[in-house]
Amino acid sequence: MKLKLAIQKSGRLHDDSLKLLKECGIEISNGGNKLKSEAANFPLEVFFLRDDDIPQYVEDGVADIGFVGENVVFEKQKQVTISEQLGFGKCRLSIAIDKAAEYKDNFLQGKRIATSYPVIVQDYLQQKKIDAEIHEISGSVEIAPGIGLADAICDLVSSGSTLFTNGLKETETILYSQAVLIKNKCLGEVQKKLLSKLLFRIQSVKRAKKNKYILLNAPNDKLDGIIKLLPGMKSPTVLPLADNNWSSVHSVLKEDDFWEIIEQLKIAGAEGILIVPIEKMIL
Ligand code: PRT
Ligand code: ZN
Repeated sequence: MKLKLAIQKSGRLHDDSLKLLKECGIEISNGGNKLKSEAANFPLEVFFLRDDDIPQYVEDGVADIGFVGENVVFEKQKQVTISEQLGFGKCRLSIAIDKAAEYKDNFLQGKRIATSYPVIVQDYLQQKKIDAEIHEISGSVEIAPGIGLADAICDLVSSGSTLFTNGLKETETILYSQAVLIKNKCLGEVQKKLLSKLLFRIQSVKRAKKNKYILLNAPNDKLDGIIKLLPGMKSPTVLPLADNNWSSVHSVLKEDDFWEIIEQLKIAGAEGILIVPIEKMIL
């Protein structure tokens, strides 16, 4: 029995989906024109599909799980469960208008909004009690205001350069999105076990990316002060150096904290600081 995973066939999420599997120790031969492929070293079968179709396939149980943008999950409204955020494919769904237009609180009232996300936008308008017309278009949403089709758009943004080159400005963000793992609501026992094995690996990879391994040299008389600055997984490892007056200290730091802590470590007397990426991290 194999776990059936649906990923995007080609597009923005394809490479990162395969990369994550690889980091989890699962090798898949690239999709190419194939519809499906099997992992050599994990009971996993991978289906390559359009991202828009993934929630439906997972709801129907054709695939047990899928990697897909949260934006697509919310738009498609299928009966699936989001079980893990995957940390790639990050973007936001935003309203944008002509950069010369003045944006006020009730700007959207009575206006035409072009979008590929009519369900999410309708929901947003309802919440805000705004009465506006939604024009659903499937691609190149950003050209709609320029050709007189709409007064505003609602589209995915990552760097913002598409909006900029089309003379638009972002006014509000409706949703922050990233790739997520979705699962079928009625997985069998075997499938559940395989999924928890896969999730264990994904979580170890994600945790490792958020942390760095740090090695440094410390004069023994300053060790206490330096150790106080280092959280570590339990407590830092301290090893003697060949020079009796010095020790080597090893620990794990959160990526978000480490610049701050490194400065304090230097002030406290640490030298020869090395920061090394961690591949997997199991608690
Ligand atoms: O063929 P298929 O239907 O599978 O692919 P697709 O063309 O529908 O999707 P694709 O590959 O473009 O995007 C897949 C998923 O990637 C989306 O559903 C999002 O979850 C995620 N993602 C992340 C993005 C972006 N960033 C993104 N920037 N999807 C689209 N964009 C587009 C956006 O629509 C706009 O046209 O990129 C442009 C804006 O980018 P910036 O960098 O100029 O702001
Ligand atoms: Zn799509």
